[in-house]
Amino acid sequence: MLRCDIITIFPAFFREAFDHGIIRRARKAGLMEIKAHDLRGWTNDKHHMVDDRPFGGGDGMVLKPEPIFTAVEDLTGATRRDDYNDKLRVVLLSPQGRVLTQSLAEDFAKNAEHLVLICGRYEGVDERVAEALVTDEVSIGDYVLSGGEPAAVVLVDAVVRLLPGALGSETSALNESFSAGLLDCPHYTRPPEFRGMQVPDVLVSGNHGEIARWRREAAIEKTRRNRPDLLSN
Ligand code: 9D3
Repeated sequence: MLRCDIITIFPAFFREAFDHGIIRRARKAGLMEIKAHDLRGWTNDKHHMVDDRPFGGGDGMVLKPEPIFTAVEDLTGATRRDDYNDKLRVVLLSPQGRVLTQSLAEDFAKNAEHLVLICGRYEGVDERVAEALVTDEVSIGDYVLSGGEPAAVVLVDAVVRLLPGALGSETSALNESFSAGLLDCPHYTRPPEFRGMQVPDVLVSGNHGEIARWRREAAIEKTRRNRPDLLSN
């Protein structure tokens, strides 16, 4: 069982996010438990302040360290990174992180029993969180989001489907196609002609050797067109 605690100022963002498809099934099967926690619940002051102005000046606000440290202490029982056991990962979703890859998702699925995801907001998070609490600072790619919440959903989705038993046995083999370094080939279903567009003859030929060859060629062509970087590596 993988336990996943999300620390956020927008817990409602996640209300339906984990209630569909494979994630929902994995939760119902007891493979994973996901909870989104309101960071404001770990504040003491009347106004539940989670942010403050940056030292050194500049625009925007920074998430304060105190509520986040208290949250991680409550959720993990540990006060700092040195006290974590090796099944605990505390992840900060941030534009400054290393980019999420399939192999990092595999590492979490295989080696973690408890994930704590900290969602940044505003201009950022007080750096002492990264220094003392965070095991992995992770971005989901080179584009600007408004906060870490969508990135947390992406990370959970990528990890859940790798948990043993989350996918049917038929689909789990498909999973390996991405790690193989090529994009998937195009797929077609009925009808064989739609608005004048034909399904390639070879796919309805019944010749499985020819079909396999076509799919390999079509995957290479798709990769050359959309992700040439995957072919040069
Ligand atoms: C002005 C500099 N910006 C940093 C690159 C400011 C800034 C932009 C976006 C500060 C915070 C954010 C909020 N984004 C995230 O918290 C975030 C994120 C992202 O923006 N892109 C990809 N992955 C992630 S994970 C968390």
